[in-house]
Amino acid sequence: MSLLTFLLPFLFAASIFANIDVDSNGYILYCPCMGRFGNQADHFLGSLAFAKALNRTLALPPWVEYRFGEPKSVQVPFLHYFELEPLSEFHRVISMEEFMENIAPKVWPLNERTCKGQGTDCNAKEGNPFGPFWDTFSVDFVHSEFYGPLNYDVHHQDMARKWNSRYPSQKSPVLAFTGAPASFPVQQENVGLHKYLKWSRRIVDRAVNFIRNVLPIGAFVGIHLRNGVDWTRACEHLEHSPNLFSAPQCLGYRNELGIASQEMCFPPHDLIAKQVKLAVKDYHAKSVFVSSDNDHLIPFLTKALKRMEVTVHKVANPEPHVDLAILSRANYFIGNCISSFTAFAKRERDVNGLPSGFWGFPPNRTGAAKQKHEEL
Ligand SMILES: Nc1nc2c(ncn2[C@@H]2O[C@H](COP(=O)(O)OP(=O)(O)O)[C@@H](O)[C@H]2O)c(=O)[nH]1
Ligand SMILES: *[C@@H]1O[C@H](CO)[C@@H](O)[C@H](O)[C@H]1NC(C)=O
Ligand SMILES: *[C@@H]1O[C@H](CO)[C@@H](O)[C@H](O)[C@H]1NC(C)=O
Ligand SMILES: [Mg+2]
Repeated sequence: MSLLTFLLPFLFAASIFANIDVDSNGYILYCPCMGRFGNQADHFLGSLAFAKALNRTLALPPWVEYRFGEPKSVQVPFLHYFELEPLSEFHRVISMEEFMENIAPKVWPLNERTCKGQGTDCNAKEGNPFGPFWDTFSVDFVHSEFYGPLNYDVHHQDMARKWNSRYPSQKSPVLAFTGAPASFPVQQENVGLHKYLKWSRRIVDRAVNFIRNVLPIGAFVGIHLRNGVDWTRACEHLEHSPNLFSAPQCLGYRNELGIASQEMCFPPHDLIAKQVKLAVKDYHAKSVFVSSDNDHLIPFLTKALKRMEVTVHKVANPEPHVDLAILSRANYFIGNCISSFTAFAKRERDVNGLPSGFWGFPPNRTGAAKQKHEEL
């Protein structure tokens, strides 16, 4: 009998016990119940920081997706899109699926399931995606708890200690939140945590295959065009909130670099063409990759760039995550400063030291401001 054959049963047993190791410091669960991927990713970074500060294991929640024509959200396992190991380098994490299967039976009895929310009744399962999310794991709450005046900013006011003294892990092994314990947009202090988010093999392979097989050899410029009908409506709010959504990514968290403009939110076609041309020239690009939720403007851009030796492409059946993984590999990227989808690509590029720009920003170098200057 070889040593391995002899050891195998023990190794096997050890791995089972490793799997069911309970963190005596407790767990954090939450529903990424606000917005789509970009919003949920912002919230994830904050939740990761929150869990680290409280020194509790974070259950990686599934991503909540909305499929056209389906009344209920679809929950896609976190690890379908991202790797576990890089996150573990920063802090203890476990997939929510594994938590529910192996840990919950030990630390979260059915009659002790309390949700934490912003009011006296957190209505954790009322409406979509709230109900479908917890139903995915057959979770029902028997109590509600308002956690005020505590908040999620663990970088100030000794907040983590306050959470832990109010909810010691011996008494509350699981803190389950109806929304992410994080702010939107992502708090400035947590932006850098993006470096622990690494696309899964499946997503990377699809992005790399596209770049290899569809794009011509050479540098490429990646652009994000956020132009669906929901976005038209979002941009209408700009007047009242000059730091809307992800605008701090270019304007600064205190608007120290200006206020948001309509051009930044919904850039006119001629501005897009102008900025793309400049980027193609600067980076000697052989192609332009377009990512969009709606209109990729392929015919328009192809025509606008016809004097340059450059081709314009999109993925045939675009999937948001694959689009993002391609954008992260472009030699230069131009995105929408207001969009959290752009923010994901921008953060990933920052982590890798790659340059990015935004439509209509800074205002004086491009678009209307420049035109006005030329008219004078
Ligand atoms: N495939 C693809 N989908 C996009 C793109 N831009 C937006 N979307 C979709 O529209 C959603 C926009 O919501 P969100 O991610 O919260 O970003 P935001 O609304 O732009 O801040 C994304 O999650 C995608 O589902 C894109 O460039 N490519
Ligand atoms: C955090 O939790 C881990 C695992 O439960 C524990 O080993 C470590 O001592 C804790 N750190 C602090 C600062 O309490
Ligand atoms: C941009 O232009 C505006 C108006 O033309 C001017 O007030 C502002 O100082 C300029 N900003 C920069 C950074 O040059
Ligand atoms: Mg959105």
